[in-house]
Amino acid sequence: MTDEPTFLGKIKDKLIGKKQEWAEAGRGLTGTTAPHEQRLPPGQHLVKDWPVLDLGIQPQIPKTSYSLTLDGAVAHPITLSWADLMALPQSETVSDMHCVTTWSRYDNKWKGVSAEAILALVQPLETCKHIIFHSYDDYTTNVRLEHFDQPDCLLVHEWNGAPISREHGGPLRVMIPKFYLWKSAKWVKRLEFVTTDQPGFWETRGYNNNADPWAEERYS
Ligand SMILES: Nc1nc2c(c(=O)[nH]1)N[C@H]1C(S)=C(S)[C@@H](COP(=O)(O)O)O[C@H]1N2
Ligand SMILES: [Mo]
Repeated sequence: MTDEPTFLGKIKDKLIGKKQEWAEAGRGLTGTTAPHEQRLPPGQHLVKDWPVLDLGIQPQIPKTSYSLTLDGAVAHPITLSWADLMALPQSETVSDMHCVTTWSRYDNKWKGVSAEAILALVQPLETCKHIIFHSYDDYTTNVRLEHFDQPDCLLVHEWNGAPISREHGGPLRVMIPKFYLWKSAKWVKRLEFVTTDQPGFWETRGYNNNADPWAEERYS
């Protein structure tokens, strides 16, 4: 077998340590909440560019070898090729992004497959309450099923009219705009539908399990 360093061996330990320190110190917290009608959540500032944040591994997945598995507590588990994904109905939305590191970016135009289309395809069982997103860099994150089952949630492959770049999670990433951006997995390879919650990479390192920016759910 190869001596491939493990995922945890390759990621930027320093960067992760810094973010965990922030979580422990409650960095960025204003101690306030805001109604959803307020567009900019508390403690956030606007940016015009789109910062890149990840664990330092940006996997390159050609569309020809890309696959997305949808499995777990669903009536119809399935693995989709890139062509399968493109054959599904395509949706377009415009939404804001909010990162826990305090930047927000308005009016991002997305194109991809809606959560509605994905859920119609697999049909989650009555007992399914959460989705665990697994990525090609071994990143994981968890959301409540009802938080993904929203008109603004998509698996996206275009941003502002162009394919999503590799650094931002192309060819396919998750977009769950009403939660901090760590919930939106880049390079997504599997949606695991589960009955019991399973905190993901950052959720087990001091980040909030729910992650609502208007309630400033930054850390746990
Ligand atoms: N696969 C994967 N998805 C990920 C991450 C990651 O490290 N790997 N980082 C998360 C975090 S912490 C943030 S803030 C956003 C950043 O997305 P961006 O680089 O496109 O701004 O991606 C999220 N999705
Ligand atoms: Mo992040």
